[in-house]
Amino acid sequence: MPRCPNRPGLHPTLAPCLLKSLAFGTLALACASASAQLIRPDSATSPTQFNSRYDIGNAIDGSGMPVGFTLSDSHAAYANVENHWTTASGAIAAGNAWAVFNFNADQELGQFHLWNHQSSPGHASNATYAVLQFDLELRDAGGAVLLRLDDVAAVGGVDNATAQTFEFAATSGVRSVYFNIDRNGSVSGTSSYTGLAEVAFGSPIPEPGTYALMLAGLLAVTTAARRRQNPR
Ligand SMILES: [Ca+2]
Ligand SMILES: [Ca+2]
Repeated sequence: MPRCPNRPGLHPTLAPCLLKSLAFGTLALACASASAQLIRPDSATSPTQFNSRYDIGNAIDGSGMPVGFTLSDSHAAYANVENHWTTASGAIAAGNAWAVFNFNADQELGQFHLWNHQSSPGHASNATYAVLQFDLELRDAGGAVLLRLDDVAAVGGVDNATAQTFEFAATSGVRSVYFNIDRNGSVSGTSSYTGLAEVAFGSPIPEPGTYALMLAGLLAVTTAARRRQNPR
């Protein structure tokens, strides 16, 4: 990409340069929306775990995921390594199959990404563990509830599972997210173990109208610059 002149208003090659910037800007915008940055919790707690090897930290530390992972990457198999959070048996029925994900700073969130337990192959490759229904509660720094989603349906038993994404209303000032598992893939929906492979969050996706507005703004700038370049 050519360098833009330092004083664009006076430079004869301004308009082409701005048009190129516009094209690159639009391209960058498209790329950004295609591979949105994942927002990962800084810490997490849960009242339940199968044992210390399968604690909630395994669901937020990128374990089982490639470095710089994206939503299309699948979580590694549950092959006897500590890369998942697994609850104690009967945690759902006991009402403690929940976790809280914390952020060190306020976040604006609009998406929740969930990697369910790998269903095959490998150790503990049991689709009954997978989360099939959950609740999500976004809270501010003082613990006040900003948004709550109840009884959200998820998919379980997917081989080489990639992320499932759940969108919600844009919410800013989020410092923690409470996640509760209602139901897993067991016959009763609540028996045995459950848990998560990995989670991440995402920024709200701009409405199509927002893109149109940004484009209109850029075009207005270009038109104004052209007028300055070619005065009557
Ligand atoms: Ca993991
Ligand atoms: Ca519920």
